[in-house]
Amino acid sequence: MLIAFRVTATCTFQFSPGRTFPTVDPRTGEVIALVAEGDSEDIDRAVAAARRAFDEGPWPRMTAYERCRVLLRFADLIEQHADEVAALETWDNGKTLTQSAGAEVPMLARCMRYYAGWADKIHGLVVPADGAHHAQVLHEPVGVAGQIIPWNFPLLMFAWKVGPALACGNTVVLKTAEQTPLSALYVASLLHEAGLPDGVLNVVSGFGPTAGAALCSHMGVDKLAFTGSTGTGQIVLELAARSNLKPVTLELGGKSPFIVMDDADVDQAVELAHHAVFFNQGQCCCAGSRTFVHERVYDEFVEKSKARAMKRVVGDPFRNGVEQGPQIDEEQFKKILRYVQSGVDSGATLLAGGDRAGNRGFYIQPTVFADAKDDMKIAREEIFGPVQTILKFSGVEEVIRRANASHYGLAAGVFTRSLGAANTLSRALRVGTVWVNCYDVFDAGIPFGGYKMSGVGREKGVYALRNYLQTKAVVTPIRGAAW
Ligand code: TXE
Repeated sequence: MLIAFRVTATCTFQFSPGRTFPTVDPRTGEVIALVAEGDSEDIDRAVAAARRAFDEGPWPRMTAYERCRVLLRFADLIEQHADEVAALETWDNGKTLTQSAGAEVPMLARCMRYYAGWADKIHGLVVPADGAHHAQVLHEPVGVAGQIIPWNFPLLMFAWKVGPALACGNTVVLKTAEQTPLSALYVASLLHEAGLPDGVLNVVSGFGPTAGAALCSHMGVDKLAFTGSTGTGQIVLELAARSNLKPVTLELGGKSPFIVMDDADVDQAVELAHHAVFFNQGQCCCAGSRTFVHERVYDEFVEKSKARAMKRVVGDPFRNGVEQGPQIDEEQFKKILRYVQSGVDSGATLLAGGDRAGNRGFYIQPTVFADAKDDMKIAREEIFGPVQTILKFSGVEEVIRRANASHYGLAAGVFTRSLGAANTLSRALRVGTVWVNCYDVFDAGIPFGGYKMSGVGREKGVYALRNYLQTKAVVTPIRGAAW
């Protein structure tokens, strides 16, 4: 069935007529819907609508409490429509319904409530300036925020970007990923229903080099936030610099180490390391995709990791009990299989998987390599798929050096019973998040972002508010005019 999906969410602009692109069900490769395709003209229209809503509209001038209430009503509506939202996400993305319904929809609502709570708590300060001056610092919304999100967590990325931007009083043009346009369109219509004024959020479905690049270069955009690959992040930064020097926050790729010390409970470590890499079909920027295991527990860990991967239930993500659905699309599917082949060619030991699963859709067998070496491609590059790469180490200093020997620095996992080892490692690792004896904990209040080529700036928590606020100093003489 083909349906022309022409929701333009809370837009006050009209898409160019006629052009659409298909969005595909990764279980089968079949088309779910035709979606209106935004290009640079549509970005112009969307930015103009956002500009008007910022310069003339009520949103930045509403009381902070009113903005808070719109976001709270939105969170309530998400919960009322949780089944549709979760099903749409699973249909378009291929992640399990258990994950969409059990984690991502609740996290979307939670994140919106978190930022709703901030809306009326953003305030400036008074500086004890030298001399007879009263110096105030005001925090004002930046203006029109351009936001570009990827396909691996469409709803969460919507929440992390739109939540803080709106709470601070900005207006937004959001470009979704071409693989997963549906859920953002649907939840944006709920935001409209919650009372968001026209033009405040403009969702544009479309491709990177056209709509995405136009948003990055636009002179009417005051700030950019991007999540995606490191290579595209570099393009985004360059386009922003060459246009109006808009500030940019980037959340990019990773090759995160997951370190298992010799005092670890091996069964628990195996389970957590498995989750760290296979969660969301391995399509996580922070996937623990370099599993470093101490030599004293290495053999047992490797055997048990192989068994765990072979037990992983792959299948239709709508079915109960399924742990792993299909990869997002054919391009990613083929890229992952090329990495698997490179692992075999470079001499790593293939213990499990290594091929497609089934003969329809984009399913890949949970794959485990052991005896990997640091210079192998599978140990250096982001695979973004269900592929675990296990490496052996013998000491703390050694593993710190090897874990840090990467252009990336997004996250790390540490599994140990020793407080000393946990403290030493968490301070020495050059990454934005260290999860000790846990992984993938994404509370809305915890900052997230990368060191090195994994990104610029932080999302979530109070830190994300700084991305969407300008700082203005207002200085007045205490006793009337100074001249
Ligand atoms: O990413 P892109 P792709 C990594 C992962 C994956 C690889 C490629 O390794 O295998 O990137 O995935 C928009 N100007 N991550 O090609 O290109 C694009 O339309 C402006 C990690 O999907 O970075 C989409 O909305 N925008 C990552 C978004 O950028 C452009 C999540 C991401 O696409 C653009 C996804 C351009 N020139 C992939 N080109 C993470 N950090 O979580 C593309 N886009």
